[in-house]
Parts: sequence; C-alpha cells; structure tokens
Amino acid sequence: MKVCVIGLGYIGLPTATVLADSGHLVVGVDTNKETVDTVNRGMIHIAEPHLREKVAAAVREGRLRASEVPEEADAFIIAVPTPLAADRKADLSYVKSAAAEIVPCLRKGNLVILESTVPPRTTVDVLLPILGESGLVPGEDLLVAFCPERVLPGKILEELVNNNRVIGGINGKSAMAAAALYSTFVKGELLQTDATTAEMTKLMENTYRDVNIALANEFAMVAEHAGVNVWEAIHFANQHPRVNILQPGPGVGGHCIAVDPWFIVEKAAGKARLIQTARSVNGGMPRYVVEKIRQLTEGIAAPKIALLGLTYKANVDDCRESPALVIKKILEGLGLQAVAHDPLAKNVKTVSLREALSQADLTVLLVNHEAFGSLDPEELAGLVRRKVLLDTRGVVCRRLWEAAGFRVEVLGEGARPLFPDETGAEKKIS
Ligand code: SAJ
Repeated sequence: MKVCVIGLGYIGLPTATVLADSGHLVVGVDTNKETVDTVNRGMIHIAEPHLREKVAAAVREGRLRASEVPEEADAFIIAVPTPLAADRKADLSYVKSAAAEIVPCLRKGNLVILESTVPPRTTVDVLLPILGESGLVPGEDLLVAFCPERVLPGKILEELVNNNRVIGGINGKSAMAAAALYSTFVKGELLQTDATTAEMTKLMENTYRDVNIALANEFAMVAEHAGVNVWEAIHFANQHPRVNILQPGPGVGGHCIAVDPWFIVEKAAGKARLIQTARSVNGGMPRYVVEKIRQLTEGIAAPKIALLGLTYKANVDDCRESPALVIKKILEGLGLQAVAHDPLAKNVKTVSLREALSQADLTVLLVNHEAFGSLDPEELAGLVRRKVLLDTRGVVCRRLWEAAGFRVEVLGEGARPLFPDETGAEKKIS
C-alpha cells in the first residue's frame, strides 16, 4: 500500500518508519522544511531508541521519503499535535489543516485515519465535514477511523508493534479497513469499535495515569507530615495483589498526560471533578518542590541552585510541559539563580555538569535519567559550595551521598526506613 503520514513528530515518524519496514511505500509529510530535509537525508530530529537506524534504512531502500505536501495514496494517517489552548480546550487547528490539506488528494476507496488525541466526537463532528469537501461520502467512498496511539516515549518502536490497539471506525467497513492496515505491522490485538468510543478510551487511559500519579503525589505530601517514608509505604502497599501505586515526583509533564484530561473536562459539563482535582494536585507539585528548595536555601544570600534534569521524564530529550522547566522558571521569577544540567534535553538552555554544580548551594535531582546513575558523589562534593541534595524522584542511594558528606532530603520522606535494604526503599541510581 502507499501510505501518506501527515506529521513527522514523535508518533508520525516512528509510525511511518514501522509502516515502511513492513513493506509499504510511505510518504511522510511535515510543514517544517528542516524536518523534511532531515528525514530525506536518512536522519532524525527526535531522540528515540533505534529510530535512527530504522529511518536510515527505510530512506536508503526507497521505502520512506518526506515531503512538505501530501500526495495521492491508498491511506492517510494524521498524526499532528493537539496542544492545549489558553482556554484549556483542545487546539484542533493542526488536525483541521492536515485534513484540509489531504482533501485534494483523496480518491474513492481511500482510508483516512486520525491518530492525534482529540476530545470525544472530533472525528465525527470536525474531521468528517472537512473530508466531505472532497465530494466523497465518508463511510461509503471514503473509509475513516480514529486509531489512537498508546506508545510510551522511550519504547515507541517496541510498543508500536506489540501493544494492543483500539480501532474506531465511523462504521464497520471503516474499522475493518483500518484494522487491515494495522494488522500489517501490529502483533498485539486489534480491538474494533466506533470512533467516539476510541477517542474516549484514549483520554481515559491517560487520565487514569494522571489521577493515579496525583494520588501518589498526595501520599508523598501527607507522608511528610505524618512522619512516614512514602517510598517504603508504597513498596509495601504494592505487595497487595490488587494495588499498584505509582511514583511521586516533581509533577507531571509531557504532551499527553498533562494535557489529555482537559479534553475530557472540556466535554464534561462540570462532571469531571476528580479529574480536575488530580490535574491541580499534579500541577501544584512544582510549587511544592520550590517551597522545599526555599527552605533548604533559607538564610543563604544569593544561593545558587543546581538542577539535574530538565526533560519531562527520564531518558527522553523532550521538555514539553516539563515540571522541571516550571520549577526553573518559578525559581528565576523569585530572583534565584537556577542553573540546569541535562545530558539529553533538547531546545532548552543547559550547562555542563561541572558548571551547574560548581559553587552550588543546593543540588536538586529533578529527572532520574539513567546517565545520572554514574554521578560520583565524591567528585561532586568537591565542586559544590554546600553539600545538600534534594531528590524529587526517590532514586538516589542515600548511603553513597551521605558518605561523601551530603545532607540528603527526599520528596515524600517523612522518616527514614527502619530496614532500608529489606523494603526495596534503598535506591536504584547512584
Ligand atoms: N510520572 C510520575 N510518576 C509515575 C509515572 C510518571 O510522576 O509513576 C510522570 C513522569 O515523570 C512524566 C509524566 O508523569 O512527567 C508522564 O510520564 P509517563 O511515562 O507516565 O507517560 P508519557 O506521557 O511519556 O506517555 C503516556 C503513556 N500513557 C499511559 O501510560 C497511560 C503512553 O502510553 C501514551 O501513548 C502517551 O502518554 C501518549 O502519547 O498519550
């Protein structure tokens, strides 16, 4: 099949690549000329394990090429961003313009799939009228489906192939055609339903995670007051066969989990109270961490704060909606000197580890990148002005840092574990 993938971002490019890998002829379309040129050179503009090699091979073998404009094809996959607008509603402008852009290319029998996360009913109420401008009848001449992506950044290529997938057709014929295309590269199950159910399913998945992270964050704050070590308590609670509490942290970032719950709220007519509360708990975490930073630097004139990690989570280069960035901004707004080191972060200002830690009064671990596992507390002790570490991810090995003379404060630690080695509360990095 010839497939045109609109949007060569974190989802579009890996999808285009996997399709090409499965024998399809793929044209990746992006409005950004630099992205198009990069892909046509067999290179990538985002960091994702194994993507570079796969794109290089697909381009070399002529199965994948990029273009600034769409062209006729058998199938079209729209994978463009749906950011949150200032009114906290979905900004569908990229979806609308992508749909309008493919209209002149549409022919009888084509399949159009929307993958971008959208509020319920968008496929039916927004996408179909635009596609209808082609003169083709959706559901008859034109098969249309909403098939959300559910891949985890950092594991995208693996999950694109192995995850089960929800296929939401505007009618049965459309769902079956979309399932047939995905069956050429998906090893997981293809679960067919209608488009609106698929839209809601996607939002429910990310909202479920957001609410559960909010619960973990609330437990962390309560634990500090109750004199409990939250990491230890979570470890024990998770020994229950039906409990799986997530990890507290400095907040929830990324372009999905921090955004998608609002797409439910938008359609909820005031009924999404729990979802909104969870958003506000997670959205409040950066400020909670800043409060800790202020306490730990109290009385120090013009303190220097070294931030380790700026991306929205570990081992990715993506800083969108990153709580670490919010923390940096709040600190700077307070007139404090906050200097960040991140070996992966893209499109933000960072400095070397040495420069960040040199003469620092407080070191704050905001992201648990694997690369930070090789930090040597002894060496860092020689750089900083004050040996104080705040760990917001509950991952540092207290023993090592304390041995190097650091005072170690950890988010959610209202107490030290009595038997740290037995509970698993003794940490995974450094
Ligand atoms: N986080 C915590 N504690 C946790 C887990 C995550 O604080 O226990 C934070 C992370 O640090 C990060 C944010 O939450 O700031 C989101 O990270 P994540 O790894 O939970 O999720 P994403 O945004 O990278 O990917 C999610 C995934 N959704 C679910 O797990 C339900 C992925 O499967 C989706 O495809 C993706 O959103 C998406 O594109 O929608």
